[in-house]
Amino acid sequence: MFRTVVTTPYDDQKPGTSGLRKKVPVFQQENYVENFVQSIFDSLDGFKGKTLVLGGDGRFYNREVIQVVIRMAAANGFGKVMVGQGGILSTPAASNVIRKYGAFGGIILSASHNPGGPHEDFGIKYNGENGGPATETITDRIFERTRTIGGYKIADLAPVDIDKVGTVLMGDMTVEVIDPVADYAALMESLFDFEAIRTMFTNGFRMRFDAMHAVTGPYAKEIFEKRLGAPDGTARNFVPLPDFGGHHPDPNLVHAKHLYDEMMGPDAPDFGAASDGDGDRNLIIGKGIFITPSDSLAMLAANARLAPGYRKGLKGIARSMPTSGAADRVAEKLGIGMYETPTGWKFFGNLLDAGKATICGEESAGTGSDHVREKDGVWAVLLWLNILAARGESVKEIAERHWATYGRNYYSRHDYEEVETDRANALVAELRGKLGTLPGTSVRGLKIVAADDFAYHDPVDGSVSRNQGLRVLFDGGSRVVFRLSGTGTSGATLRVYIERYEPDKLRHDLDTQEALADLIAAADEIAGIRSHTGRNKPSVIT
Ligand code: VG1
Ligand code: CO
Repeated sequence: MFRTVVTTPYDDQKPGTSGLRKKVPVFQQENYVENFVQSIFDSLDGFKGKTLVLGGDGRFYNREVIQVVIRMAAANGFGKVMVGQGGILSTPAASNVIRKYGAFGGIILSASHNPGGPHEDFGIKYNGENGGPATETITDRIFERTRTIGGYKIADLAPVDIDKVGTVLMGDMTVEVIDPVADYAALMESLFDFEAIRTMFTNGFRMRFDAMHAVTGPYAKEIFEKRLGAPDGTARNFVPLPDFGGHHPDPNLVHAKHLYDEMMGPDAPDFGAASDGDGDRNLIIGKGIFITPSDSLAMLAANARLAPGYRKGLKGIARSMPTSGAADRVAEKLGIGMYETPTGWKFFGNLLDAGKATICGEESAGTGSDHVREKDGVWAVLLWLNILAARGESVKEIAERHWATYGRNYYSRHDYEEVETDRANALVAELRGKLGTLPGTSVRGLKIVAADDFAYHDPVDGSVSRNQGLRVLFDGGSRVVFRLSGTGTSGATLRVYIERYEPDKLRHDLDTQEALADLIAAADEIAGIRSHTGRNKPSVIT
């Protein structure tokens, strides 16, 4: 019943910021999926008889790959696979299932916010027993294995009916099809004051949640509408579609512009939010005010104690290096630790496991806590709702008071997408080469005080991750950061992160791009963005 199939390696299976992401036709090549999945299994020890959690964001090719992974798990000796009904599990829900049931690990099928469909993106990633993305040590091992693999094990078994909740036997292995929402919803009820939020909705509070035809639809319906009593229609675009309705399931001001426009309009509800393909990102917009993800992290951290799950306070805060320093000021005031990690959630796992941090966040619309080991979109929305219910103030009031207390970090990210890889690499190489000469010089009247290539020393396991982004710091705390994306599937994406700290209360209502204009111009002058990329403006500004 089990066979070993002879195969030859592919040379492009290097996991990026969050797993292996490629176009669907790449994954459809002969043995491409099988090679990668076997390489994951070959890089792990001691899973015989143990449980593997499996689910995805429902995008095109999800169902096919689910069946392949089940048959390979059986042949490789797993004792059980727990799979979300219909092949669905949001990334944070999968993390929760791994932790709750003490699974060995999990495989999550997603390309997150990237578009889906026969010619769009697909992805596979492995999460360990803590529920978090595999560390770099493991992903390096997986990549090494993909380069030498000569065969994979698979069981010749009929496809499992993944649409029916229940347990079936597959040879020696059990497959349990689980409700993808139930465990997650129960976890959320344990963290937040559902009663207070329900009362707020009863009293007329209005919210829009845009699931962008991605995985959070069923979670939003159950949690916001059913359990919290928000009116029918609060969740929009809530049916997960294999191609996300042809859109980018990316909750930012470009791809969720309709939501932004509604929130800025005369009939705006009190609160607007959206999540991404796999449910780990969040967009937060109050009536008449957009909250940047960096600010959201700071505001959530400052107010977390208002939610029952965080009553005891936070142990520490962690943020990725390019994320603004707004949360640092909160950590300072609370007298707790602040950790700065490279981009990607996998770097937070050790800090959360070691109890050094409770809340983590990234500028890319990711926020989460130690309740799971992934960022969590619906969680962030619920924490905001809990804070709004407890304070009885609007998002705008909360934001303005926050800035008045801590100062405001104006912040924006400029993305240059699908740049020719050689040109993007040349920009980075040239800038890296001159970093040492920058301190002491001035650009556009801005004095550079430091410049470096960010390296992270993990305080828990001692590992070192180098080349994690080029930073240029200016007098007064402003900075620009340059790095190349590790999640794209065609060409290179240059990300430029721009930040300015403004302590003066009277200057807290400026337009962000205007407040950053001189830094934006300086970034171009320092890195030669226009000349290297041949573009005169970014593709996406968030
Ligand atoms: C991007 C974001 C990063 C995030 C990663 C995965 O990575 O910048 O902050 O952790 O996506 O998020 P990169 O390498 O393209 O900058 V998700 O929601 O795509 O799993
Ligand atoms: Co995502």
